[in-house]
Amino acid sequence: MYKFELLRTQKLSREEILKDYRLACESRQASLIGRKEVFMGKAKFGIFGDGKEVAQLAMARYFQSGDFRSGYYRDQTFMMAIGELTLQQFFAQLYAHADVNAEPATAGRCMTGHFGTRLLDEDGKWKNLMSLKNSSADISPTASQMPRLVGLAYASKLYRENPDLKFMTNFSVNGNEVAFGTIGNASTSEGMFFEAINAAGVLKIPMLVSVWDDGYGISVPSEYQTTKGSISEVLSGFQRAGEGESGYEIFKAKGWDYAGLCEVYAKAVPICREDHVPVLIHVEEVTQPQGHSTSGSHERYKSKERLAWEEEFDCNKKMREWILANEYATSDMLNTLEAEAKEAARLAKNNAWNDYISEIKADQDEAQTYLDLLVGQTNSEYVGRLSEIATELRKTGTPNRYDAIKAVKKALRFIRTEKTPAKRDLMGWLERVTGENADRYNSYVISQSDESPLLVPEIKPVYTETSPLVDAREVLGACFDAALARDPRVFALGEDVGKIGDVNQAFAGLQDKYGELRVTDTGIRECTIAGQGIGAALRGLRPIAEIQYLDYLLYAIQILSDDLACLQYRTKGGQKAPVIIRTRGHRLEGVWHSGSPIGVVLSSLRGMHVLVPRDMTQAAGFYNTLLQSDDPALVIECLNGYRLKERIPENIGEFTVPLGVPEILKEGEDITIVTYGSMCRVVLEAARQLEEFGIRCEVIDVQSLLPFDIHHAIADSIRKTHRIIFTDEDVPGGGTAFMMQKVLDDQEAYQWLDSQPRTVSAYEHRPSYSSDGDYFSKPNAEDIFDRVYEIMHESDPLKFPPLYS
Ligand SMILES: Cc1ncc(C[n+]2csc(CCOP(=O)(O)OP(=O)(O)O)c2C)c(N)n1
Ligand SMILES: [Mg+2]
Repeated sequence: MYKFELLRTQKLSREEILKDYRLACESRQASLIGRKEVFMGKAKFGIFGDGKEVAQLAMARYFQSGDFRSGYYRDQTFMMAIGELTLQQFFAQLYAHADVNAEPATAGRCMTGHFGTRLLDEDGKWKNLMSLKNSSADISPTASQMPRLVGLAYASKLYRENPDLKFMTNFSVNGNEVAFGTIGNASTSEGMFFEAINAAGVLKIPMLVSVWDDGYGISVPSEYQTTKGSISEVLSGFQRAGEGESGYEIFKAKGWDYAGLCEVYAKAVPICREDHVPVLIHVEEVTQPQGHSTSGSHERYKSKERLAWEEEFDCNKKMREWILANEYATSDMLNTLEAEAKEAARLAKNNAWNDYISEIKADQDEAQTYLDLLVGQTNSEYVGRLSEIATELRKTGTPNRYDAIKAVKKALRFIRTEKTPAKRDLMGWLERVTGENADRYNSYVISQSDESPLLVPEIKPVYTETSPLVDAREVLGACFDAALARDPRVFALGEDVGKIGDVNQAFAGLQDKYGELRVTDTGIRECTIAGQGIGAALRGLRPIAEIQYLDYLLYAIQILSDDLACLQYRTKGGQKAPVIIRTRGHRLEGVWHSGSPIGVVLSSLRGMHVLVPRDMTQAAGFYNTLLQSDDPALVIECLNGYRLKERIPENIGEFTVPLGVPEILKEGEDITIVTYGSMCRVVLEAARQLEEFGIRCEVIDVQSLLPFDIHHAIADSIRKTHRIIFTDEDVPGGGTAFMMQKVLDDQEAYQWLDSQPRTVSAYEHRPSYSSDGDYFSKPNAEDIFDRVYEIMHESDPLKFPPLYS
């Protein structure tokens, strides 16, 4: 029955079926060999897609050019089936081959099972994604593929419904692209899975989620993971009542049933693609022939019965049986095919290993040659030690890149005063490999393209006598209005951003002007607001995703850190998502509306720019800079600044504020005070009070924490004042410690100091409620006055007698 059914409805030929089976076998062999390679010590860790081959072959059949995957580490068969992963690349990643050509997904930066395609060319420009089968870059945290999946699917909605985006033909044709998600059964226990499922249902977007249900999350079975032990049952309330109704289409399939799986995907994908109905496919009865990963063995926690069942219901075995039962091939033919698959995997493994190791060996051999020459040429009394170092290096079995470097550095120490040709060659070698390794392991933290925000030229704001003086929120409003008018790719999303134009009304009136697609309300779901931005930006759009208060950024910080901030890095420039995360913080009222957890932000968001404008004009200038460039950024506006008066520049849509350039708000000779954000006003007030006592402060607003003072203006200031205070609203050791490290260590300003460098920060607790709560929790003008005065007293007790004696 199935045979005719399948051939008729899906036009699968015998050749295609056998091609699929071959791939299933090759992929299985790759998993089996991969595990052995780890146990032989050739790779550090292995996690493979064995047991999940057949379902992925079925999914791949319905994946088209322009579509996107956002999945997890089991998807090797799918990636092979769409033509975006070769067996050799699979092994190159296992070995961490740090070369984009050998390992295009991550250039050796991520462990095995981290898939992704290169969306950018060598100059960091978008490729034509409509001609490619695309995968966003995987990350390890379970379920973290879900937030961005929402954005990838959401982009299709924007492309379909906003006629002004029709010109983006490299990214979409009428929003017909499906975002395919994959997730393990246990990972559906994560909060962000449910948040993403709900969001996609609300948004009515083409998101198709496949759950590979192997009954376990490492050792923990489904009964501990999922209510009623079944994710499709739990989510059954999401099932739409019928065509045209809102909600999901939910399907179930068996992981070993090739024909059944093909049928389900054949039905499900068009619904998703054509009608933008989100879909869940619960693929049950999936196995793990080799257990979870190379870190353990499943015999420890699976019963004998379960292990026997897994053997019997192995999807490749069942597919073989199905092929034979339907007479697509004979047993002999399959035996030959399986042997060929095994050989293909073995050859790919050998080629990948040879490519990987020969490069390292070539470098090591060169170092070895110079070291040997060195031993011959040196007059050093340490010739014996040098000879030992050279011999030791020669004995290295399977080299790492660091082996030769360690040896060379050790050797150079002993001959530091010598000048021999071999030493010169060795130094040249070290310089070359140091540069190459920096490129291999440390490049692409931020954009290296000519669209980097660091290259955007500064354009000063222009004012005339008639430039209107308004509530500062209106300055932002004018900036966003200009951005929305200028660029149809720009859209804003967030809680209360749409109808009322955000809680502080910077977008007031803009939804009426540009429509709901451009200025959009979302549910209360910070994590997937961030993900919606990330996914849409991966598809060429320019989202401004709003987190209502900085205090609530913590809900999104994991995804910003694990996904967005490291995207360029973990793909070595293969992908970018220039999202602007807009939020407001620092100072208002109470424990959850005046936070300034800058230390958290700075430590977790390397790879993003972190901007802390003191007023809305500076913020607008930053938005103008960022919208011209291709890096993601977090902009933290001042919560207590929206109703202060500012003037709207005449060139509100054009002026730019450069990143990494502080501004001197007040010049002075006695002491430098470095701060940012709402603290600028507090510090200026303190400086005014200090002036009455003959102390002239230089007040510097850093504006941009990442990047930080790229021209070392603060060191220049210290050269003049010889004294420094860093102050902000974070806890002690947070943002102030970061600034101090930058200035004293990086900028080497310690050498100009005549007094102890000091910090003034908030207390080690959340800010208490009310005006007094604020005053006694956060730094105030009197605190700063006292700290500055203390320093001046210490330096000149006669001129500045003690304050409170
Ligand atoms: C946030 C997070 N917690 C824990 C882990 C460690 N971990 C890796 S895989 C895994 C189990 C996932 O199980 P499941 O989602 O069912 O996928 P499977 O491996 O079974 O296909 C766990 C707990 C992780 N990677 N991320
Ligand atoms: Mg599982």
